[in-house]
Amino acid sequence: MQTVYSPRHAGHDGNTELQPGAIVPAFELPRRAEIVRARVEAVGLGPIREPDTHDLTIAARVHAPDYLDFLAGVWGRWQAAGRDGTAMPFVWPRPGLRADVPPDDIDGLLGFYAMDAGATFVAGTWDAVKVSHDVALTAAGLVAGGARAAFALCRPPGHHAGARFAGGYCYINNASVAAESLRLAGAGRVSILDIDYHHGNGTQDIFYARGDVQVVSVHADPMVEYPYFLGHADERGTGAGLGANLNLPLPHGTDFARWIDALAVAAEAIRRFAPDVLVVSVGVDTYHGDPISQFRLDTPDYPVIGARLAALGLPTLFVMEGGYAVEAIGENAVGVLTGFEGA
Ligand code: FKS
Ligand code: ZN
Repeated sequence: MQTVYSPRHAGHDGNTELQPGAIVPAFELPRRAEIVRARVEAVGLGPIREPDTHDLTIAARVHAPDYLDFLAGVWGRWQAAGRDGTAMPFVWPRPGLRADVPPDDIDGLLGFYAMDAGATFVAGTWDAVKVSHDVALTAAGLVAGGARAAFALCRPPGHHAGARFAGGYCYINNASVAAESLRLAGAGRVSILDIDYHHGNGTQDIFYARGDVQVVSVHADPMVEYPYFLGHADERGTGAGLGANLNLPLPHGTDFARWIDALAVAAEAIRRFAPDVLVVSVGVDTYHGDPISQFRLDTPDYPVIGARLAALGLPTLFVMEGGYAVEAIGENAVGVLTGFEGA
């Protein structure tokens, strides 16, 4: 399969991150994408191509246009305030406060458009975010054009970004933009399967009331894991989307036997939905060696996952999300893809 990749992700670098008790270098760093790209080459997965440039028309169908304007302008406003370093919010409009009026001040705006302190900005962030979106749309175009599968090597990731907020290293929801583009290209129904360790709250937020895009997620139970406030099993969608959202939360310590059982449930729900195309949010932070996660998957498990996904028999777009065991991220992420191709 083809991989879509841009070296421009690397401008999103040097960010700091708020961790319990300390501000540390961000876990989501450029080397992640470089190691995945190197592994794609090493195993000969297929050609690697650069993305085409896309405008934000499709992004503006899944995100609020004022939110996209904020993303594009935040670094300029940060600089205009005489700041450098890493831009990060520290106050949020939780329920009970006014979440309908974007403040004028940069610090208010940062919180207004964020769910947490985890989507930080440096000088190169917007360019990387925009090009990550281009990567997703270009790879979706390959699938829309008849490819059995394509790999969008997105960085930064996207699945925590909702219709009007950033968070958890995510800005534009690449998988959601890709799914919307596939709908516009003629797919009547699209399923998004999210296998990142963390619940894809942004993807769920975007499609929660829609019946044409199914969202299925296998993830760590939000009772004990980030993002804490979405991802429970009783969230089934609303209105036209009722029944088109499925969450399969799993406990800390989940091993592959238990995880693959949940994937079988997810796969059955996708078969019932009978989509024309599948978008997979691929995170490999389910790996036992991941520094911020608590599942126990191992490197040989990832090709098995890929084979199970291939058995769905659908045109499939893989979109890169998380994974922080940097030395293993290439083998694990590309393992899903080789498993898919080998099946
Ligand atoms: C602090 C825990 C919170 C934020 C974790 C973000 C995970 C991001 C991700 C993505 F795919 F988006 F990259 N840290 N102790 O892996 O879901
Ligand atoms: Zn994750």
